[in-house]
Amino acid sequence: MSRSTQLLLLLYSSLFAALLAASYNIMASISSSSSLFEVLAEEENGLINTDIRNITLIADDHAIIKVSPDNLLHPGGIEYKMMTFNGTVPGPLLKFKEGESVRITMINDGDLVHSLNLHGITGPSQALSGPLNPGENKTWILKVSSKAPSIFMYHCDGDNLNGVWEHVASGMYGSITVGSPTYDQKHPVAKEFYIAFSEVYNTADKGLFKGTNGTIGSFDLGKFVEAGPDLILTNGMAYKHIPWIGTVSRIPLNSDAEIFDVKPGEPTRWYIINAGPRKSLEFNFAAAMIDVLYPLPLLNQHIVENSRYDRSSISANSTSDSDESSGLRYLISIPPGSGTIIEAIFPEQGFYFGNDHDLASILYGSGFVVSAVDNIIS
Ligand SMILES: [Cu+2]
Repeated sequence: MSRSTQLLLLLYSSLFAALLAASYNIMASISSSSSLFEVLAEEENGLINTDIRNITLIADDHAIIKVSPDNLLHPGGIEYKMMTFNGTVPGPLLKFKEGESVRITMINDGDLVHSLNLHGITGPSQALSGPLNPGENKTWILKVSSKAPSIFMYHCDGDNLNGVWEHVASGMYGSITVGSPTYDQKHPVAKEFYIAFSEVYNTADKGLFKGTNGTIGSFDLGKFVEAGPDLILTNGMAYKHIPWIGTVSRIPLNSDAEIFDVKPGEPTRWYIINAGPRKSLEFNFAAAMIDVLYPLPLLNQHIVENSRYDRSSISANSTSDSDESSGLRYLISIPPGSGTIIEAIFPEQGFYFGNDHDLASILYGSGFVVSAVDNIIS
């Protein structure tokens, strides 16, 4: 190799190394600024106890929970062995406010290894508790730095991902929401609703119209791998919010169904997560449009600059995809492990259905009924 070729190679390799270093720096800055939370060490920030809100999550793996009512599709109803945060499915709603500090304590009160994975936070030492053996606990502090409404999922990671599928499908998940007083002041809504979708893969379930004959099952790895759930839960139970389907030929699904009451014309906000762990949620309200607040490519512009339904000012900021920048649409895809915040106005009296447009999901128990009535008797 000639001397000049060697020099040229050296130059190229130095240039490549410099470019690589620059790209790492860019990635590092994106990574550090993309977290919606800043992590604080208590002693470094002079925080006193009263400045910090305490959140305790207790993991357990003994709950037997009714996941389907007794109906034609699931005779006798279905109970299932679940894993829980604080004894409920979904786990407690973690409502964070912009600027506040929270001390999170995770306690493992179960017989298995459990853990906590907080979406929206970067850095494994802060976003992940790491595996906690039965009886162990861990505490750490976060400061919420998000400036815009947002929603994330949190969940158990099993033993550092080993078994994460089973722990999520068995109920160890919940929602993190970040509220923005600035946005709320500008865009008040009449009502807010929280919905969590998730799947159940049940060893004891023999299928539609057969059920479990009273056997309490647990996680079925084969059904999970095949992405063939037995049920899709909405806030911890299939058909929880669907009393019936059909008008001419009616199929009763849940005589104790909880439906959501709204008034025609009033703005409502919906915080939705899809815990999965396998299926995407193609969410829509039959007969109403949805306004997506989170996530949006032009999130901050959209939220700060534009009133909810005044689209006239958007054109100045629009990309070539005007639908994308306005946020108003009929259906939004919510992949497993993610969440969305939407607003909707139900224009006239009647029943509306919040559902997954993968239509098999109705048979699995997914979805919820919204009743719009002028004079709600409560
Ligand atoms: Cu777990």
